[in-house]
Amino acid sequence: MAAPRIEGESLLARFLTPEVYQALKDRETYFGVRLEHLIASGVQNPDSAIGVYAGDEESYSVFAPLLDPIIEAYHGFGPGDRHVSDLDPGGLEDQPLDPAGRYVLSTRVRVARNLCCFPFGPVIGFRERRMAERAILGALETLEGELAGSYHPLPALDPATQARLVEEHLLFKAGDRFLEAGGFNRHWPDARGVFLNRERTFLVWVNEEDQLRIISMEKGSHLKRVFSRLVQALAELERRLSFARSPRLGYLTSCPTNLGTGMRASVHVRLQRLPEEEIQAIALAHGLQVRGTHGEHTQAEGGVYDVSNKRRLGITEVEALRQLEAGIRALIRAEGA
Ligand code: ADP
Ligand code: CIR
Repeated sequence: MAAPRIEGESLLARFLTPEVYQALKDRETYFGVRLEHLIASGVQNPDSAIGVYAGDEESYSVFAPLLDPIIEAYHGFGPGDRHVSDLDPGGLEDQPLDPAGRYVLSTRVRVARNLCCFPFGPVIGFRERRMAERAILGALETLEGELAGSYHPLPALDPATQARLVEEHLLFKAGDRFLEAGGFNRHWPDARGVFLNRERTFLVWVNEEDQLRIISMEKGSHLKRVFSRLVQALAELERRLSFARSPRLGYLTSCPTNLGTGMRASVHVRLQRLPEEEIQAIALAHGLQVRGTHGEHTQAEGGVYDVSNKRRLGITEVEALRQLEAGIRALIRAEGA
């Protein structure tokens, strides 16, 4: 492969130096992942923030000269660091963040997971993807009580139902151009789908950016309750599934931004007075990231922002949630001042 021209200001453009390119250009993982798979999305989308996706677990060691600096730049997690997890909700406040419900509309905590020993989205084959779906469904079908629900395969959902579920924040959007360029959307919509419990407070996205996006969400701002439901679901699922994980990097995900905890905890918060630059500045000071009302790469509508932890690696789940609590309190104070 000839050295690609990488436009833009992505972390890929910053760290794929001629030396790194030379060192990695002929490498290949056990599942056949090559440098061209990793960088396809960033090459085709010059406006990428990151620009790379890992094709399997081994990508993180085979392509470490490119991925380690990207991981360090995004998470502040260096080569000598080791990820630590803390899934104990006991350390969180047992009350809503915004008790009067004036600002926070809803709370969502999701983790990204992939199955151990399967290739990730960029290179997974048609049959392997179906095998992954079957294994995941086998585990989901055993869930009981509040977590019990039903699976809706994407091919069986008519376009109007899909659009309604996306609008209600319950389903991923089709056609993401970053994922498209990364090879994730091959054979779409085969073997993709969503599992929903009756209350729509627990859901699992299957075979989108990662093989699983395990999600707990509800109206209001009771972060501890939302997180506790997620932790309970994770414990149940981990008894039946084995997830891709490394001792240093924690849970392994296709996008390096999701490594470690794999967790993005977010609230939808309505901030109609604060200028957007001030929202961004307060979020940044608290280690938070701001997205639009319909998620990544969307705009805020009616002053409703999606505010979440930016770091997911080198921080425990509980620390990330505390960071979110502190940042949201600061935003609410500034909005009300
Ligand atoms: P991800 O969270 O999987 O990284 P997105 O940014 O695309 O990806 O968000 C996925 C969906 O979750 C979008 O519909 C987004 O609006 C929704 N969402 C995120 N946070 C919340 C929240 N606190 N309440 C309701 N929906 C949310
Ligand atoms: C990009 O590089 O901009 C896309 N591949 C999306 C990166 C994911 N962003 C994130 O914060 N999770």
